[in-house]
Amino acid sequence: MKTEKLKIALQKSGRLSEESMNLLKRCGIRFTNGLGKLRAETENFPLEIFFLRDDDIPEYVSDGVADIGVVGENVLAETEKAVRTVEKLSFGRCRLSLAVPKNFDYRSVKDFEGKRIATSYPNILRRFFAANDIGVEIHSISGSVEIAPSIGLADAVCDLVSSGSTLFSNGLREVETVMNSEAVLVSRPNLDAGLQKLLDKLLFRIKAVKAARRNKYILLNAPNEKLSEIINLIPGMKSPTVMPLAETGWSSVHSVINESDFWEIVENLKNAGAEGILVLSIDQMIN
Ligand code: PRT
Ligand code: ZN
Repeated sequence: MKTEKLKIALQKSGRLSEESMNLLKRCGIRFTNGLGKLRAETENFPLEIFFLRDDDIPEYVSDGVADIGVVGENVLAETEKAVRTVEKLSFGRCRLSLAVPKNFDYRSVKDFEGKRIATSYPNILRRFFAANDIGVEIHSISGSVEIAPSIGLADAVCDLVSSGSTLFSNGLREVETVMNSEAVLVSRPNLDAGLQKLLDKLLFRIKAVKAARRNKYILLNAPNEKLSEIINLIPGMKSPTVMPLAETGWSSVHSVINESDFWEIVENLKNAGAEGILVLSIDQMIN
């Protein structure tokens, strides 16, 4: 009997490609992704990978050509296809924002009334202005949206922003966030039981990779008389592991700490008398 495979659609080449492939690799899935290839088979997980343009991924997934896919929430919201968001992936973060030329005297969203706005996201933008009860003229263009005001095509733009430098270097000022976005794992609505089981297995691994990215493993040596003070500084998963060192009067402390505040914790630990502090990345973390 032929074993069932889960078909996943990833962006072929673009901002989500590398992180999408890294995620699968971190999940222990091996595959070769030769340049220009449209399809890849994996060696040790029943998965088949399709490399596509990001804009086409929601449609391929909703049509069942692929079972699951990785795509930005912005593309999902724009294409309005019938797919289910399974998991946020914590990469590809950006926002879809409205921006105006620097000399535009902007006070509120009402200032867009009657204005021409260039965007590659006409559907999202139409919904946004309808919800705000504002009438605008939307100019749908597929690329280089940021130059539209300077060539006289539009009064404002609505585009994706991450650092803001593209807007800045085109003399534009971000004034409203229409939506925040990150990459998500999507699935078609009705997977059969076998495929759903494979998706659950993949999802279990993805969650472990995500948790690992949020945390660091910390090891340090502490003089025994400072041990309780030092342990109190570590907000670990449960309680830290404490082991005696060969040198009397000293212990080794191991724990897991949150990536976002580890610098502060490390500083406090050092001030409290900890020595030989090591902070390590975690590959997978299973809760
Ligand atoms: O060829 P294909 O159609 O697959 O790719 P694409 O060119 O349409 O998409 P790509 O690779 O540019 O982006 C894929 C996805 O990455 C987007 O759909 C978003 O979900 C996400 N993403 C995250 C971004 C950005 N950040 C981003 N900054 N997509 C685009 N940008 C662009 C933006 O359009 C603008 O031109 O980067 C510029 C702004 O960047 P800053 O840093 O100057 O603000
Ligand atoms: Zn695209």
